Amino acid sequence: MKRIFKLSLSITLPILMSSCGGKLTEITSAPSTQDRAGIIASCATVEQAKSYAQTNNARYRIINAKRKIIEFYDTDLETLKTQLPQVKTRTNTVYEHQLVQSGFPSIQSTSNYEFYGAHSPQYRQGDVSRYFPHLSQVEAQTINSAAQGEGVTIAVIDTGVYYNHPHLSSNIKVNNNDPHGSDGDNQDSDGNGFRDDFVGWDFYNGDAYPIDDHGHGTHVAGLAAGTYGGIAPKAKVLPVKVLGSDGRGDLGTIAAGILYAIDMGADIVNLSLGGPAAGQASSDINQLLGSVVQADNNNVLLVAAAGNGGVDGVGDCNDANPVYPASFEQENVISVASVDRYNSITSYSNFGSESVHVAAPGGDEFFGGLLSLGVPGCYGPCSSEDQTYVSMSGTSMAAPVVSGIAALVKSANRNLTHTQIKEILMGQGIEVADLADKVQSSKVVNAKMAVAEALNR
Ligand SMILES: [Ca+2]
Ligand SMILES: [Ca+2]
Ligand SMILES: [Ca+2]
Ligand SMILES: [Ca+2]
Repeated sequence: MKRIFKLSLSITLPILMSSCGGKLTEITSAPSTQDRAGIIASCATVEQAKSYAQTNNARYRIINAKRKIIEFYDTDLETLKTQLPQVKTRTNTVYEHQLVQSGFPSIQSTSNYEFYGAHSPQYRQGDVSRYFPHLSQVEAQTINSAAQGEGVTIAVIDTGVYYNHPHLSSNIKVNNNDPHGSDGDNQDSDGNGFRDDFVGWDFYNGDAYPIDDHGHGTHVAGLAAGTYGGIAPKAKVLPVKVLGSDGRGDLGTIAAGILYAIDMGADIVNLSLGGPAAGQASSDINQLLGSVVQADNNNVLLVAAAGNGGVDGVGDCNDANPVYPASFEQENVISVASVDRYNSITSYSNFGSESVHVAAPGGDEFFGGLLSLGVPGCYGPCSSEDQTYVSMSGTSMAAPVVSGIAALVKSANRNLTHTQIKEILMGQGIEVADLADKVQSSKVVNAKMAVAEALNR
């Protein structure tokens, strides 16, 4: 069981490219698909990279100067390890592959068999509610089959999305005007500023492969729109990676991700991330606010996790201590708290009768997390074992339940505006007396009621 209670934010400095001349070995933009056989090195300084590149006739790209993450090309692992013994290395090829739209994904992993094996019988047969009790808790299984999220795009702004997952790949929003992989021409074919952005964009690493190297974003995407067990099984997911493999990122990158999602036609933006306003530069908060306002002007609903209680993991009141982006007061933001299987607020969930709008199932320590998609062979905090499905808990999980229901509502009635959808989500739910001082609506969201209301309008 994996639980992620907290995705924190930290401020990173802009990546500063040195101003001195003659840096023939430094690559200053994201490399082409053909270059993706690089080696990612962490704990390496820019100075070390420069000197290593010169000595070994290699090239390098600074991914994050502050965190000392450098990608090397035209060199090999052994030489790197010998000359820079303190660096941690991994090749950057495993996850950087094109979307496979039909059949099984071509994962370059030695344990593909395990992956497919785990996915075969147990999750394809039997009662869905046995594995996904949150679906029946919000009555998402009993909805009109005409409204399953068709034609609606949910941008998942997160650690990336494992877009080749067999229970997600057919729901990935692809940009046929700018293919990548073997069809990619390494040009920004649609002129939107992002080269070969076929399946969204990786703002964290600056490339066209927003694959998930953490596990969080894939889980979130599956909850909202997995083809099996997702709330809106026919909605599209736009992967936008803004957080690193450590689950951290900065407000400016998140703002850029939101603007990209708006440009690419997202109807709903899921933000299972956030951090306290304290300690953030006001210019960064203003930049994020600017993207929220831009979304509002473009009829885009932002669904944000209320947060998981800060350092002590005990839920805090967002009315007193705002968390961004959930606490922005714009009409198009809906902030989500987490309840357990019996509609009681979970111990970790932030709350606020003014600033938190609705509650949704998010999993907890007593009844377990919500089951959703996993990432095979994921690095970092993920398990090193291939996992097709994993359990996680948090307001990060409650938010995509709401995003999924928002997609159902929008597919039931395309004419609804983002604020009308928010009004329906807040008005059509299960009233819980104990939630009266916790969330503005006093309700747990309900898909059946919300879709019925959408069809009536
Ligand atoms: Ca493009
Ligand atoms: Ca192209
Ligand atoms: Ca990437
Ligand atoms: Ca707390």
